[in-house]
Amino acid sequence: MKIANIAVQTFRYRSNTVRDSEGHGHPGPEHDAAQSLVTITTDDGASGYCFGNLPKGPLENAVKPAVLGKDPFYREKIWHELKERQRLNLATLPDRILTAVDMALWDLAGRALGQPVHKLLGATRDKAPAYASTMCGDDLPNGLATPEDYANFAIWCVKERGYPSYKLHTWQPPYPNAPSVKRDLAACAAVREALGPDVPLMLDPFHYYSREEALALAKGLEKLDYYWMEEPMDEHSMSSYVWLCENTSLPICGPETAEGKMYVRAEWIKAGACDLTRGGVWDVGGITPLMKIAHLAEAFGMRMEVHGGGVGNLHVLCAMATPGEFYERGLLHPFIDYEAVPEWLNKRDDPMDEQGFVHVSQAPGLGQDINFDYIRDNLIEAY
Ligand code: LLH
Ligand code: MG
Repeated sequence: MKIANIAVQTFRYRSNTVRDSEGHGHPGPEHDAAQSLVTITTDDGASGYCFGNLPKGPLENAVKPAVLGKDPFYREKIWHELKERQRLNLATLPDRILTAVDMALWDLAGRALGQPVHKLLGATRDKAPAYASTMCGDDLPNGLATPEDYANFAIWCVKERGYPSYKLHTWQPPYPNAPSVKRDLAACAAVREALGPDVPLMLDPFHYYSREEALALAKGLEKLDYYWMEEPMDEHSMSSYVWLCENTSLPICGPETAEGKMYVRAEWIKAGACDLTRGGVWDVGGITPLMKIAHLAEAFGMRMEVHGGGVGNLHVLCAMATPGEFYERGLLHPFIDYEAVPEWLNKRDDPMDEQGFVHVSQAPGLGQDINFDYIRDNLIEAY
């Protein structure tokens, strides 16, 4: 079996999320948005899919030379070859392109072998507990504008929808009065007060606080018995995270957005810059490197908390040896119906039951139920 083609279809869909000037998502008026589907096909008719962006330039110049004519089961070799092409080319060949290719290859392997990806990886479970992960704070009345809004939404998420756990993304610029350690702690205290002592709670605040501000947050969260805090400072300063870990008993989770795949996670663990390691398929270049990080964490007796939702992360979560890790479900907001099925799928990828468990698909590959008719009818571009 040899890879015969890799193609991209970009299609239109209706979105009700808008991005602020810093790139954070919030509810907004419905508008047209674009999404892409990457398809890898083989000479004997097998195929694998991944929703993700893969522009024409890097597809022709870097990806096709690395994959065409190759055995699609040589994922590790293909991933390394692409990784090596990133040197001096990170701007045009970012990790997210490696992710799209790697996930499409895992999907292809699963479909060809008739097994879901988590079982190819070595499954440990078929469901994972979720946490409700909010959008960043805003100024929308009854949205996420006040500490009470976070508390009210937490009550709905945990007591009505059944989420076992809740994570606040608090206010960031360009919102007025953001960032503010005091307001972040007020929101965290309001949520703790609303949910009582037993629900695990997490905070993901402004990502560029100073050391003193991050420590003040950590000391406040120690008192509120928070489960972890992530990314309160620029992750390029690993020394700041070592300093923070040395000065607080609050578990610090990271790195999330720092470039460097498994290599950087290894350095953080060795340096004592985190208590829980972190990464998601879209941060580190795919399922292949994220499993390396899961095994690295396991070998150090450390938990890995997976960043972000989606099928790739869910399959990894269901193939990790250390139980108890959460699926990040979101980003959620009181004005957005997260349960709505995306137009390009026939059903959601991350169905959550009333006990707050997200179930991984048992269908072959990544198990996405793709609405190919919708994609064809709303096609913008294909190459
Ligand atoms: O800053 C944001 O918009 C969120 O923090 C986002 O990156 C989210 O994916 C996250 O950090 N989750 O943990
Ligand atoms: Mg985060």
